[in-house]
Amino acid sequence: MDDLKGLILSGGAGTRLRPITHTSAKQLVPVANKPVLFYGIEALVEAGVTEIGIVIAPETGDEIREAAGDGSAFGATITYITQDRPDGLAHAVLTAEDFLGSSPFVMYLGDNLLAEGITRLVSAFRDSQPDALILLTKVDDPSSYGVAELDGDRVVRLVEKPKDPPSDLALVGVYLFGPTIFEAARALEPSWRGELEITEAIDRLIESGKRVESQVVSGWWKDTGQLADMLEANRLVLEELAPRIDGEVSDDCRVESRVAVEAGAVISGSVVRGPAIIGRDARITDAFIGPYTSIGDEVEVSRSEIENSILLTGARVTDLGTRMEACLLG
Ligand code: TTP
Repeated sequence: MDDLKGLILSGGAGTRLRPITHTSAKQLVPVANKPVLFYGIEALVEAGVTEIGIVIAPETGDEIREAAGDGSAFGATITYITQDRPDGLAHAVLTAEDFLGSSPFVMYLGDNLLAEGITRLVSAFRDSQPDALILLTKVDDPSSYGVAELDGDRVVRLVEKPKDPPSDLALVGVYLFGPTIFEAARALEPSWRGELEITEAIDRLIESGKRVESQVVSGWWKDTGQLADMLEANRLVLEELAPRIDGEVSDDCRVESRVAVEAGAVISGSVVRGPAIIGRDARITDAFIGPYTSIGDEVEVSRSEIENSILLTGARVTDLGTRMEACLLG
């Protein structure tokens, strides 16, 4: 088998995270102070996939290029592919056809987070060499997802947001494809929402007798496209944070449970109750930082109470009258 390439989709309109995404790509919003996109790059590299293409949109592409660079920081080689309009996941695949060539590839949605990584999935694909391998997770409300109907672990049908779901297994944002996906994607017409849908391309593979297999994820999976999911992803990652104090914490502070304080951060007169992370050169003065909070680099918080929130690089919060809760602050 040709060596696997990686394709991370980081274009899109990102309408659901506005207003923060008017200025910044949603794939760069940090979870535990690391951009969501980086978790995807790291998962690919960990699975041995180091030749990576990133699909970007004209509006936010430069920021993504600047953040991820040429990939050397991750042990990868990154090629950027501009998709002029967010015309769907299958359209993004077609846009990347020159980069992908005849290689099989992992497609990873740039705003998705997967606790267990993708190593097991990639080795299953290498072993059985199907036309597509999709990843599934059990959900409580299958009618709001793309859902798979299975025969063993073979997929017989995919249905988008079914009224009468054939199973409770929803599609997760990681897919493996062989080169037959291009032909299937080229044959598509835009859906009701005007996009070339990857689920329809996979259905075409099945209809033309190709082999589409599936695996069920064992750990958690999060699509961080909306605020509540972003905060939940932040909580899940902070749960596993390694506590350490590289910054300065003065004697008049209480730092409890899982807390990471980065170099250059200065905390005084405050209580920090983890899980929480305090970024580089942040200033926390006479404040309360509660559980599940990620304070970005160079953030200033004084005389305020914050919990279950994400504060982006350079944010300032002073003399807040009430406790700030469940916020994403730029
Ligand atoms: P989605 O969340 O499905 O779409 P979106 O980014 O347009 O978001 P919204 O619904 O909030 O407007 O996209 C999943 C990932 O795929 C995300 O990282 C963006 C990326 N994407 C592309 O790269 N190209 C596309 O044409 C689309 C639709 C998404």
